[in-house]
Amino acid sequence: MEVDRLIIAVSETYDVVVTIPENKSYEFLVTPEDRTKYASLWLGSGEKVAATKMKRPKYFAGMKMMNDMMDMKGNLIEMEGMVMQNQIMDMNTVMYPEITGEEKSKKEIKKKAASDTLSMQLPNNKSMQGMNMEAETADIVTLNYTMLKSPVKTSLPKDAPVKELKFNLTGNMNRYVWSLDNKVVSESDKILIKKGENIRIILYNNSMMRHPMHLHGHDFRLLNGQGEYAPMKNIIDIMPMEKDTLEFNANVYGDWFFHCHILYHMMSGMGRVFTYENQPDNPEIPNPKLAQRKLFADDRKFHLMGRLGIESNGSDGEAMIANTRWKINTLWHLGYHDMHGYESETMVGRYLGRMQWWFPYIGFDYHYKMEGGPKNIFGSEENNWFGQKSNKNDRKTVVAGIAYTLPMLFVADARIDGDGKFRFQLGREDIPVSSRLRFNMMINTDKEYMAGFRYIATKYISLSSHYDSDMGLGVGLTLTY
Ligand SMILES: [Cu+2]
Repeated sequence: MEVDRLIIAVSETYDVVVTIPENKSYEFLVTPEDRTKYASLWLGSGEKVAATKMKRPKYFAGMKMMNDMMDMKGNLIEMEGMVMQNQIMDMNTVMYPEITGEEKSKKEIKKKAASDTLSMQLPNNKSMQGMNMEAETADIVTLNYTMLKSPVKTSLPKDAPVKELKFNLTGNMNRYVWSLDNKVVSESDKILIKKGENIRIILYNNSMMRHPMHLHGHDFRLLNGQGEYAPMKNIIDIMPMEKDTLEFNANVYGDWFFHCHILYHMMSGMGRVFTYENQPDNPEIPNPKLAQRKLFADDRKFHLMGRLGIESNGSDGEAMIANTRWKINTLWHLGYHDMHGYESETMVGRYLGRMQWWFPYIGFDYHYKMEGGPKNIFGSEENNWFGQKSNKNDRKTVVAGIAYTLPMLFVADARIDGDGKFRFQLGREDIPVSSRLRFNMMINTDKEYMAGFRYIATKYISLSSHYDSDMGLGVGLTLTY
């Protein structure tokens, strides 16, 4: 294929032949997909011909389009006039300035995305951003999978039995958990196949990210509309909301990993192991049980996150360790100066469901508030909003509750404590106001409220300010890990 550029997924390989005219030196430019950095190689000698530098992608426009097209379960919402089977939903269509132009109204972009989707129902639904680019900018040809064609026939053995498998690529962007059919590697069994079978895998990307899915041990045919000349690959970079079909003949004994090749997706559990029925022992794996335990250890790992605010009115912070399903969380407020009080809440809970919106938990609360402090804008704090006598000023109690993530990532949290007091809380963290400015807010039925801003100075350090119904106004630093 003759192209001007190609997008290469993580671990994908291409052979590229570059032809340079005489007495010219051309720039061969490489950028990451976000185009924040680049590297270039000058090929040939003579008059220099620079590559066109690429504008930053309109990342938020792309994300917003995806958001608009998904319901709360992460499934595609059928839009009017759209035939959704074998659809290709491509957020790259709205992301790249060279496709959409500099300043198009959101409405126009959405309309365009919808019409592209309609026009792109190919026999085997393979399309990449290149399709759109070709249509829009005739001078730049970008490689897409439909262009790939094997020079020889790649058909599988005709009379072999067919085993068809379907996988949904699933995950949670907010918690950064990745899985297949909402199961990580350690939660699923090996997939048993028989030698001689033709294995057909249908992948549906039900997430908002691309996943370069990689199969070990075999090359597969990518059904891209080229019939008997379907290209052989071992990576398929699957776009958000896209469906792909691949097939291979099971002809090599072994336990073969099939996984997303973005390594932190793989480590979090996005994969499966294929194994053969009645296969001989593998001398390279003397202890299969141990090997499996090591593989499973990856996605069972816990990670640590923390935030510490040091402001003029006090200190507040939060620490948590979490893995795919579980989270242990502790947060504290500590007022100094005129000592308005201190409190800590600690809980352990488990995220439920594919989208992990539900989080039931149990924990322990410790609140102590001294007289004084700022005046509550909602009046007396003696009773909470349910008319129950408030115990928020002096409370040592167990709690049980459930948190639910609402649209726009607001978290609703209802709980009851050991004194029979009910509390409902609504909050949201990290609302992006600009690329570096974040807004946080919280209000609950104990008449506690908080609102604050955080300006991200470096990866770990922010300048912050917040107002808190117990501690008043503070200004200072927030450290995040
Ligand atoms: Cu992935």
